[in-house]
Order: sequence, then structure tokens, then C-alpha cells
Amino acid sequence: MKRILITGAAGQIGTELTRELRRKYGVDNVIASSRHRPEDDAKHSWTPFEVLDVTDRDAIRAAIEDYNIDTVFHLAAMLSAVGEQDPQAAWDVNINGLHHVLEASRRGGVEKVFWPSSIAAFGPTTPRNNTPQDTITQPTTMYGVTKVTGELLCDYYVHRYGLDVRGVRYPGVISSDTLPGGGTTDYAVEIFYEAIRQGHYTCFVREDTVLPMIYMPDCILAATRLMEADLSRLQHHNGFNVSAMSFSAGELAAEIRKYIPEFACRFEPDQRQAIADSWPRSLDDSAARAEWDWQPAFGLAGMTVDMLEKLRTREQLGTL
Ligand code: VAH
Repeated sequence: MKRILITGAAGQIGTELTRELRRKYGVDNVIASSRHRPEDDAKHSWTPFEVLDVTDRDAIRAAIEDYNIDTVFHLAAMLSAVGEQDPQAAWDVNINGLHHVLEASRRGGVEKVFWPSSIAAFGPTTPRNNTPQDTITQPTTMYGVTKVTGELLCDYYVHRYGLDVRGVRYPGVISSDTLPGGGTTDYAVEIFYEAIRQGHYTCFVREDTVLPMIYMPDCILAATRLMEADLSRLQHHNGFNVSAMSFSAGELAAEIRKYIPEFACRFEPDQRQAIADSWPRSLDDSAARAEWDWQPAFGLAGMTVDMLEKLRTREQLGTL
């Protein structure tokens, strides 16, 4: 990987993936892109950066050609909750955007493409505990439909055109740098911010809601380790189950209370509860472990300590 383009670079995963790829491959070799250029700050310049709308086919082709891109990390997407507010836009961004990236990549000589699927590819007919790698995928959200369709489309480009497309099914992603943008698992991030800011939080899923989660360092590790893996070892290419932990919203609140004893959490489910109830409670990620040595580092306890430490530092810097 020498010349990398990241779409959705200003998002929750994109922000930290951009930083890590620039650390590994050099700032000038990693072109960040998003629909709007984010503000530079004291610790992070976005240059080199392209304003890029993934629904604009010609813009994608031009970016790949102009920067002589050999690797694309395609993260731009509308997440589950916002996708249900505008399903047609979610299809346009998530599927037409992906198709534009795949077409421009195969025509433009790109060597590798990373595209994240999600546990949202599963639905209520999927076994919910220790969900298998190869199983029923009948999602009930447009976001989930775009993830199942995207996995099939990416695998088509692997087998029909020999394009090396790889991806994982991310669970809920927890991070301390950039807030998530409209997902069902956003509560697992918001709760930390509100525990420090207010000392209380109203969670939008039930206390007993259990979902698989991953901490951002492991989220980034999954992307980089899969993309650096030996292609000959891969029996799957897209939609690898990856997970690091599973816990209930109540267990997360209790873990935070170990460090903020006065923290109070109320549970008032909203329309996102039905989405959470359609997703797995835990994943079997043995295929990722066998085919490319997936091995997460953070569980609930370690993630909680690190999140609180990082957010308290931001609070002291006045950037929370
Ligand atoms: C969402 N954070 O909630 C995303 C993710 C598994 C959930 O895909 O939509």
C-alpha cells in the first residue's frame, strides 16, 4: 500500500484510521476525503485532503487517477438510525457510492479496497448468540440491506474482476475522538461523554440490551491487519465477523460507576430499540482469527479505563 485514499475520513472510524495510516505509510501517501473539509486543529492537520461526495462517480474516478491511488479504504456511509429516516439516501450513499468506488478501482488499477460491513447485515432470523460467520442475513433496516448487498457486490468484484476487496462486519464501535454519526450503538459512546460532563445519562435502549462492541484501537487493528494479510490465506474476503466484547447497557453503566460512583443512568428506549433487538448479542469471529490472525486487545474493563482517561484529558484541555 503506497498511495491510499480514505473516503468518509472525517467520520468516527475515518478520523482515527487516517491518523494511523499516516503514521504507518506517511502523511503525503494518505489522501483523506469527505463531503466537507473538517477544521484543522492544533494536533491534527487534514492535508492532503479532497472534498469528495461518493455519489459523484466522476469525482471518485478523478481522485483515484489524480492521486495515483493503489489502495482505497471506503468508509463513507449513512448509519442505521439516520438511514431509517431517509432510506433512499442511505441506498444512494451506501450502495451507489460503493459501486462507484469498486468500478473506479477496477478501471483505475487500484490493487486493494477495504469496505466495512456491519453486524447490521444480520436480522431477527439470524442466530443471536455466537452468530456464525456464514449464516442467515435478513436485516430489517435499509442500512442492513445495504450491508448485505455490499458484501455480495464486493465478493462479485473479487471473483468477476479479481479486485482484492476485503472487509469486516464491525459491531458497535466505541471511541473517544470523533462522535459517531447516527447509529444505533451511539449510546455506548454518548454514555461516557455524559458521565464526565453531567454525571448522568438517559440511554435510548433497555438496560438488558446486549450487543457486541469493539474499541477503536481494535477497530483500526482489524482494518490494517486484514489489509496486510496474505491473500492466499483468505477463504472469505468480505464481511468477516470481528468482535472484542459483548455487554448490556446496564453492565456498561455499572462499569463506569466503578470510576464515577455518583454516575446515574436511566433507560428510556426509543425507536432504535427495535433495531438493536434485531442484531446479534455476540459473534463467532473464529474465521477472522484463523484466516488473518484477528486478536483484539480491549475488553469492557480496559476500554472503560482508557475511554475515561482520554475523555478526562480532553475535558482538561477544554475540547470535550
Ligand atoms: C450503527 N455504529 O449503529 C453502527 C454500526 C453495528 C452498528 O454499524 O449503525
